[in-house]
Amino acid sequence: MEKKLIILGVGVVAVLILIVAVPLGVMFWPLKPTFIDRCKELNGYDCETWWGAFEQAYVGKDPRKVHMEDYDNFIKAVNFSAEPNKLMFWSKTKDVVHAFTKKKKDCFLTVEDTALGYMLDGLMSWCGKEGCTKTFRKIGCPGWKENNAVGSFWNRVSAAFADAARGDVTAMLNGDIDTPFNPNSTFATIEVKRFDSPKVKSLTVVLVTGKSAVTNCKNASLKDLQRELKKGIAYNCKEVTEAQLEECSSNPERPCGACW
Ligand code: N1C
Repeated sequence: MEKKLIILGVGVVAVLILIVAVPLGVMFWPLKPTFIDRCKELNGYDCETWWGAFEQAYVGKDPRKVHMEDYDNFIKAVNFSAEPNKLMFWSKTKDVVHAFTKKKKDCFLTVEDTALGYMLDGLMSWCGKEGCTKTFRKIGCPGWKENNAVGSFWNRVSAAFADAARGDVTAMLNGDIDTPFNPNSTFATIEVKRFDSPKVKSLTVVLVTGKSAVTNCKNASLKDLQRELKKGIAYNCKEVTEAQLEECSSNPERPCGACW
């Protein structure tokens, strides 16, 4: 009995440590080492120059006044380009899409699979402060919706990613929610608007459903998406279950695009 209580006690303490340590890690873990390590994994880039171009967007500034243009130097330094037909956009499907592209990386790339997004993926919070040369993490970064360092970063890299789109592009949207094409999403406000015809020939929406499919390709928001596309860009929509995606991506024999 006593032994059981001790084991239970140790378990509870371990869980408590995890609950406290993970957010603290996000708050205090310095950003630069992670950025540089991830950059080095990509091989052959000048990671210090990339870091310098990245941090000058927000360091020493009011954290509520960082605009997407402030990351222009970072975008220039990365100088991203991609093969046609490979770019994969997403909205409200982050985990599913990344599980898929991880297995099908010769076929599709999300922005987090490229140098534009890889270094900052999942790092959640960073900002600067006026009169200071440091990068802060969660503590000291005000919760501010517009023009914050993180949101402006994703807006800017999303714009660069959409500008690089050529040929057939794909977007994984969520069929378990009422509005798969949310007009307030980055996909709607930035990316779709930048798909240029005739550079981009077609957009295929892959509407992914899990356990609770609430909609299909006839969804009204997807009609809005079609209307948003520039003349000359063809539109397709395919309904696919998560299970189908998983099965297909685990099969290396399947050619690109054969999962829907
Ligand atoms: O607003 P969303 O989705 O439509 O943005 C997704 C869309 C993708 O196609 C990406 O190219 O925009 C790009 N993008 C990211 O890659 C990204 N990584 C992390 C946009 N936002 C990204 N984040 C964070 O998730 C960011 O802080 C933003 O607020 C959310 C957007 O997720 P969403 O609403 O599911």
